[in-house]
Amino acid sequence: MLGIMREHTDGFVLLRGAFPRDAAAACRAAISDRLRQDGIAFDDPSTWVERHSIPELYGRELGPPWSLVYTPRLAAALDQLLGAGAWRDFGLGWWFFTFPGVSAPPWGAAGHWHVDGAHLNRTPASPEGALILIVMLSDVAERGGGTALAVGSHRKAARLLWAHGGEGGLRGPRLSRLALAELMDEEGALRCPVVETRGKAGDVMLLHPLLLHARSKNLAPSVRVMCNPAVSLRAPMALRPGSPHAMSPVERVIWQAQCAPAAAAACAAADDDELRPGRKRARGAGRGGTSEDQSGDDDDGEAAAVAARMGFASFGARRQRGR
Ligand SMILES: O=C(O)CCC(=O)C(=O)O
Repeated sequence: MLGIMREHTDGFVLLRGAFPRDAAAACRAAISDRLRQDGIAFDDPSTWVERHSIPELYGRELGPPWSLVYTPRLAAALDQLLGAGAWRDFGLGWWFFTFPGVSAPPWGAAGHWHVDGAHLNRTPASPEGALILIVMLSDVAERGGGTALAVGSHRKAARLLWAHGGEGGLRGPRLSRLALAELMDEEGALRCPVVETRGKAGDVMLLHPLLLHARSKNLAPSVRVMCNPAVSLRAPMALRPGSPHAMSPVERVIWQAQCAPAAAAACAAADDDELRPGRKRARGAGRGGTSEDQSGDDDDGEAAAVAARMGFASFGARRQRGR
C-alpha cells in the first residue's frame, strides 16, 4: 500500500515521470527568459544568488509548455491522494531557484522549517492547500538543493492543529512554531529524520499539506528549478470514516490525529477497515484508492498493478538528523 501508507507514515511520495522531460526543458526555457528581467541567467554564474523566487502562476489555459505538465498521470496521483474529482485546478506557481557555488558545506536546511499557508487560517477541515507539490523542472541531484522534508512531521502538526486550530484556525507560521517547539531539541536539531527531495526533471514530489519542509543548500553543480503549487479541495475535508465518501489519504491522517492516545487503537482499527483492499470508494473508485506496495508486502495483484501504473516509488534518500 505504498502511496497511501507512505502518506500515513512519512508524509510524502515521489511521482516519477509525472510529465515529460522535454516539457520540463521547455518550461525551463520560458522561465529562463522571465528571470532575465531580474538580472539572472541560468547560464551565467556571475548572476547567481543563493536563492531567488517569483510568485507568478502559469496555468494550463496558457497552453504549451505549461499545459504539458498537466498529464493524466499527475491527475491520477491527485485523485488517489485527494479523491477523484475532489480537487480544484491549480496554476504552476511559487517558483524557487537555488544556485550552485554560493552556499558553504555541509549540506542542510538553509531556509526555515515551515508548513505552507502563511496566508491561511487553517482548521483541520480547511479545503485550501490540501496537497503541496514540488514540481521538478530540473534534475535535482543529491545535495543539489532539493527541498528538505521532516519525515512524519505532518502527524505532529495535525495533532497540534486539532488542539489549537479547531475553532478559529491557525496560520501556517504559528502552526510551524508549535510543531518545531516539539520536534526540535535544545540545539535546534530536528528529532525526526530529514530527507532531501531528489529526482529528475518531470518528477513531482507530493507532500501532505501539514508536512514541515525547508529550502536546502545547493552544493551540486547545477541550478535547481522547481515550482511549489498548493492544490485545494472543492469542499472542506470530510474528517470521519464512511459517508459521504471514504476518506482520502490526506484526510485520514488528519482525522487520525484527533484521537487521544487512549482512543488511538480504535481510530487505527476504523482506519484499517476503511483501507481494506477491495473496499470501494465512492470517490476515487478505479483510480487506485487501494493501491498496494510494489515491494510485496501485500500480494493483491490487481492493486499492485494499480500502484505500478501510478508509479508511486519509494523514495530511497539517505536519512539524517537535520537542523
Ligand atoms: O526552495 C525550496 O526548496 C522550498 C521553498 C519553500 O518551501 C518556501 O519558501 O515556502
